[in-house]
Formats: sequence, C-alpha cells, structure tokens
Amino acid sequence: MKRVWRYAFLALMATAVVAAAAVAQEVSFKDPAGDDNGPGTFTYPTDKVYQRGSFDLISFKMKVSGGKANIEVGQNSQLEDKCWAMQYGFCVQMVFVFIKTDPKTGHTEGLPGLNVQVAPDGAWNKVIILSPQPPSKVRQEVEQKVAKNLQPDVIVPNRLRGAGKFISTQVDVKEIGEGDITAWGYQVLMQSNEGFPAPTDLLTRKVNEYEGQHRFGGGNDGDCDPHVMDLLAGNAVGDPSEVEAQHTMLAYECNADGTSKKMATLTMVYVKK
Ligand SMILES: [Ca+2]
Ligand SMILES: [Ca+2]
Ligand SMILES: [Ca+2]
Repeated sequence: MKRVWRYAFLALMATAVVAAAAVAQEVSFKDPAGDDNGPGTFTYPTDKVYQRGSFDLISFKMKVSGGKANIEVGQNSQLEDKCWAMQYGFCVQMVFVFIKTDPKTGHTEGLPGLNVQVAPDGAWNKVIILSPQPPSKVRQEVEQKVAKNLQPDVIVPNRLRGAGKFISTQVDVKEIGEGDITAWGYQVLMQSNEGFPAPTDLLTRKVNEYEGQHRFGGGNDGDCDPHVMDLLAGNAVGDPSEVEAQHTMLAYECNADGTSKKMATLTMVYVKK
C-alpha cells in the first residue's frame, strides 16, 4: 500500500512539473526607439495631444498563466487620458497584434484602414485590437467594416489598461490558439485611435501627404500608403538594423490617382531559439 502511495505522489509531482512548465510561457520582443516614422517619412499630426514618442513601439510581451494571455505593449511616451476622456488611461494609440499560430493556414489581408498585406509565409490566424474605444464600439466597427471571413479571427478584449509607458490587456489564450506560444509568429502595428474614421477605416487615423492637426503626414492622400507608424522587424531585439528592416517592410508604391501599385507587405517576427 505504501508503495502505491509513493507512486501516486510521484505521479502527482510529475503532473505538477508539467503544469508549471505549461503556465510559464512567455514571449518578449523589443523595438528600436525613434523609428515611429512608418516607411521612414511619416510625421506626427500637429495637435499637442500627439506627444512625442506616442507611436514609437518599444516592446511587446505576452505571458501565459492560468489559461490567460497577459499582453503588454510598451511605447515611448508617458500615457495619459486627458485628450478625449477615454476610460483606460490612454487615448491616442491603437495597437494591432497579429499572431500566426498555425504555419499552414492564415489570412494575407490586412484590416481596413491599415493599407497593408501580409506575406503568405506570415499569414495571420488571429488579431487582437487594443483600442481605447469601448469594446462594444470596436466590435460594431469590426462587424461593419471587416470582411466576413476575417471577423471570427478578430479579438476585441473586454478590458485594457494604460499606465506609465505600457498598454496592457488579458485574453483567454484559447481564444488565440493552442500549442507553444514561443513557436508562433507575431507582428505588432502602432496606429492611432480615430474617433471619426472614414467609412472604409477601422477606427484608424489616416496618413496624408502633409500632416494636419489630426492627420499624419509624409505619405499619400490616397490609401496606397501603409497607415502604420511603427512595427516589429528583423529579429525584434531592438537592434538598430531593425529600423532599416521596418522601412523595407513598409515600402510602397502609388499610382498617380492614389491607388496602390505595390502594397506594403508585412512579415512576422519569431522568438530566436
Ligand atoms: Ca520603435
Ligand atoms: Ca494615405
Ligand atoms: Ca519598429
């Protein structure tokens, strides 16, 4: 009998070790400071709510614990919520986290207003939208503007938090996918929360040729330019070479009428093993 108990104890311990290994999963990426200029030319809107560094992505972390994926996006300004009385402690940012959980399937389309596509080998399975707008409003916009086949793969968290230089949220990891999160591909896009978006834009702010009070500049007045200020690139460890990699990734060409000749094409970043 005694031996049976000992085996039972050992089996329990083994299970506990496996469970501990399963809950301790984390991915962490870094991005260089000062590359919040999209393909290299983009400039901030002129209104003072757009503080320097507001769209400069610095870090991305996702830690899974107890079935929850805790996501934290670092940017390069002190977050505040004085501008439009949003409820989460930040207001000008909007972040898109694209995740590739399955090497064999995924979408190559971007989302409305981003004006990007994704390379086939980086095709995404889920996207998490971090917006300071009420989740009900974001979901309504998704239903109205995102293609039907993509909608089930868009995750709008119920709650977010902006504090210091970090925007964070939590979602059930099952909503994202199953398996080893350190084997997944990631891409994090810095955009801006637009309260009055164009009918074709998913709460995103436009980039024009010239910056305006609430418009980014340095791009094109049409939708042929990527409406993205910063993203992860290269090995995503914060190396200066990642600036050039970002500019290459966001390179685009427009026709004279503002339609797209060559759309910016994104790739994913992976944990170096
Ligand atoms: Ca950056
Ligand atoms: Ca544009
Ligand atoms: Ca970057």
